[in-house]
Amino acid sequence: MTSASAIRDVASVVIGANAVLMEDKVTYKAALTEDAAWADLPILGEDVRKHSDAAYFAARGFGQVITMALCLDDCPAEAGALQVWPGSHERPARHQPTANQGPVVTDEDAPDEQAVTLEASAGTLLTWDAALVHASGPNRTDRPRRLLVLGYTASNA
Ligand SMILES: O=C(O)CCC(=O)C(=O)O
Repeated sequence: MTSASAIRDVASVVIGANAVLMEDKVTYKAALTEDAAWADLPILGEDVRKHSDAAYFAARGFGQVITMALCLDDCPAEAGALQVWPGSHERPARHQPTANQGPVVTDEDAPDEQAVTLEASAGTLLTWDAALVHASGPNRTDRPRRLLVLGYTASNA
């Protein structure tokens, strides 16, 4: 079992300073098993469009943020594995507004053919700079795909 302190220790090594937790959440992709009226809502889709979290965190006053994501389930491509655009954290990524899914990074700044899909088994710890462009598709399996997502930043202490 991966303990919270072990994950924080890894984050400290990646950041190069004492890491403190500044965000925690579980993203849960699970196939719907019944028809529901609210399933027609445009924001219900499980796919996460191309984006970077850095601007959002910067607006909340954080500097560099490292995301550590623990796969709680097996995460093959068809279950909506994380997709990343290597090196994209080192250059500005333009976001464009969308009607229902908030700002997304343009295809020009993150071409589909440059995406790398991070298929992983349960227990895998993924980590990326919050400025990295990332996305994930819908879960097309009949099993849940849960990801514990933790954000760490350098302690001011
Ligand atoms: O759960 C996922 O597939 C993506 C999570 C994500 O994009 C995020 O936490 O910023």
